[in-house]
Amino acid sequence: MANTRKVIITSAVTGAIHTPSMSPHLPVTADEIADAAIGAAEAGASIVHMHARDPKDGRPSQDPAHFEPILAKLKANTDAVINITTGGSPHMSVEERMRPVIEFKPELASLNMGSMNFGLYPMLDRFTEFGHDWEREGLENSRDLVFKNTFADIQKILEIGNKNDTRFEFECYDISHLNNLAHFQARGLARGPLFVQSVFGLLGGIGAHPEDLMHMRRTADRLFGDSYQWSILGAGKNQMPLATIGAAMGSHVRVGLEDSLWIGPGQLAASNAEQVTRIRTILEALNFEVATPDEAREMLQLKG
Ligand code: KMH
Ligand code: ZN
Repeated sequence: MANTRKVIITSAVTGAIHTPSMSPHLPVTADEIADAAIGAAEAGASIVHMHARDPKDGRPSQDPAHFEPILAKLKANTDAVINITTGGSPHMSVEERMRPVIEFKPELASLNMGSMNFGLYPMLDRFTEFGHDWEREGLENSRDLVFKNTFADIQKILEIGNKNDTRFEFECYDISHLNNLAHFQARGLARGPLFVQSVFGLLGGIGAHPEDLMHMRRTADRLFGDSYQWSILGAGKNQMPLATIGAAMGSHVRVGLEDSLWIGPGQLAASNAEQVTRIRTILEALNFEVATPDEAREMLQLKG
């Protein structure tokens, strides 16, 4: 019998970790970021996870003025669910990171479920092989970051979301983050079908072995039963393999240049749409259907 499970594809369009010097395909200006998200949506992404950048230098920005033209273009050209980051960049304060969600009250926003070491050594070392000099590019202090998300920070963001009916993509980089989420669910602050985005393969978080994925899955099942929707994000080279394993086990998937600049070994992805098309081809070969934005809204009970 045909398997007709609907899988939500999220495309994380530009993020805050990769720099324009790493790939000519990383969108930087408002037009480039919006066009990349629209292309991803046309290729099958029902959710677009959005960061903004300062067009002057391509640095990540949580200034609502930098989000405004991106969101306006998206709303005029796609009905994809817009998911605004509250992660911003690990260099920013939580107050700075919350600004666009306070301003735009989106249907969906990301929420990072714990503090962690954010070790970018492997990624930056990889680019050193291509001749990058991080000191010269002002990125030397990005190798060894702490991404601070205290319980008070998380509560603050949840309260803003709850006031505005914004639901969350709960970014869980390790098993402890699932426990933290269960804590906020028990307090009535994390609501609705929980959209659990489990993140694999970042140094400082859980690994990217299939056993890591199984452990996340088993723990989430035990903690949340049928009150959650599971999605998978593999960083870097883990992107497609982990999304494929996860989808086969019942997850939704996230791709995009925020999470990986690559489409194959040593081959930069030309666009977000290229990665969406790749995972869509895999999903359809497995007899899954790709969820439309409205189907995603229904599964996650978004305000629309
Ligand atoms: N960059 C990620 C691995 C956020 O924007 O809140 C997760 C992320 C964080 O998307
Ligand atoms: Zn993000």
